[in-house]
Amino acid sequence: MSEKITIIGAGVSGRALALYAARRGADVFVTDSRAELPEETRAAFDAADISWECGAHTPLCCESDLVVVSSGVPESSPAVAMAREKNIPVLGELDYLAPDLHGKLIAITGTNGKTTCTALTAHILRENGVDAVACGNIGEPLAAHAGKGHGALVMELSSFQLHWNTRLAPDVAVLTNLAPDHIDWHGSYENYIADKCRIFLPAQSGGYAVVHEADAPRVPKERQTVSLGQGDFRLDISGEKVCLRQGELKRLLFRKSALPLIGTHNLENAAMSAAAAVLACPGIDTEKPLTSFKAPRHRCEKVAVKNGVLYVDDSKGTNVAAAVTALRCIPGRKAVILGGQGKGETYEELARVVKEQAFAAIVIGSEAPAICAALEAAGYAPVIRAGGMEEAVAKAAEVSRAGDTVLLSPACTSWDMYKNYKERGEHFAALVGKLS
Ligand code: UMA
Repeated sequence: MSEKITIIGAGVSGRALALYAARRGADVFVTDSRAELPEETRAAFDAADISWECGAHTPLCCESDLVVVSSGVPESSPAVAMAREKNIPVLGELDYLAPDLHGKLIAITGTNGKTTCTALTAHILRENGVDAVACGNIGEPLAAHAGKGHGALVMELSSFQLHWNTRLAPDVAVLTNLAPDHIDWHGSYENYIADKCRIFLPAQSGGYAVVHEADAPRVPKERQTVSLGQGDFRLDISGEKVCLRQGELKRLLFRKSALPLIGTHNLENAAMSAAAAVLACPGIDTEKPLTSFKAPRHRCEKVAVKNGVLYVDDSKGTNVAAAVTALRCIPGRKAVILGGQGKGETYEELARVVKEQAFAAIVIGSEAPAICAALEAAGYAPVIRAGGMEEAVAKAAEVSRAGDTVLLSPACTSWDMYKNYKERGEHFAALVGKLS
């Protein structure tokens, strides 16, 4: 008899997990608390003979041998509790897929920069003729590539996915940086860090870790650590050339002049990506591929110049650290659009940096009262409240003059007003496009 598997969540990752489990011959049931599933998802399930429920998790989801949680589903989900009560094993997406992920495995996490690093690492490998795929949190579900014979899987992993990880042991694990994020989901910053560091597990498997010098102590000794900064094996970005150094050995990764991305944060992202690519596939060229790389969308992306004002979409700036980085790395006079749904962060640091970097702050979304309070407590003015993105863009245009930049870097998720950060970024760009 075929194994009975329940998948919790029918979003992008849950749907791919269900279809993958069905392809492997399992008897699959999907449960989602959403009121309705999209037509396309229902059709895909019906075609693969997958049964499902939505609107609530009922006891039907416990009629299985195994429960697999899709990306983003928290441990507190009622479906997880029901399964545990019945002693049904509950696995995260990574643990379920790990035995079927083939090729060189490069896993990338971190509070910010992980999407750029994932896309760039895959690009470097592909430009060298390696069949590399960028997948995971970047939007292309991992399950779509399980069981396939790629040369390399470059996986962007979220703290949500890593929370459940006990089995996935990448050849190269990259931790770009750490700053408070998703505190509401993890319960505390300490829990968030602990979950992120599950990228280094299981320790006994060896492999490399690429991390900032400050995070090197978080890597288990079984992994060989390459530190950005100091260390025996290090990534040196201090001169004009970015190099990988080990004792007397030095390998040039790229000259800084070859980098097509702006900001010191992107220099670090590029250095970590080139190191990850070279550690996974020694002998490749890292400089030439860099020059043809195009930055992923909604990350400090130039949208348009209107009346001499530059509009920049950093909708992916969904936490304070990302907004702070964007504010600091973009030069000149700036009006910043902030707000959306909070992640349990506080805004004192954001207020300090806004005061130092922006001449006006336009605030929207459910987190507006908290952000406005922090800005006002810092003695900042003007704080402009707007009812939504349309009003925010209009007000930003009104207060800006030629030579200024209007930066959308919300420091919050989009989930109170949009499906995701992409939709928010597209809306921003469309509104900018309509400005006379
Ligand atoms: N659900 C339940 N029961 C629960 C909780 C959730 O049924 O108790 C259901 C929800 O109703 C929903 C589904 O589970 O239908 C989860 O959907 P989702 O939209 O949260 O997630 P997916 O569509 O599967 O997309 C996920 C990632 N999203 C999250 O982790 C929130 C996507 O990352 C990722 O691209 C995709 O898998 C493919 O791997 C997005 C993201 O915002 C970009 N990630 C966060 C971030 O980057 O900060 C982590």
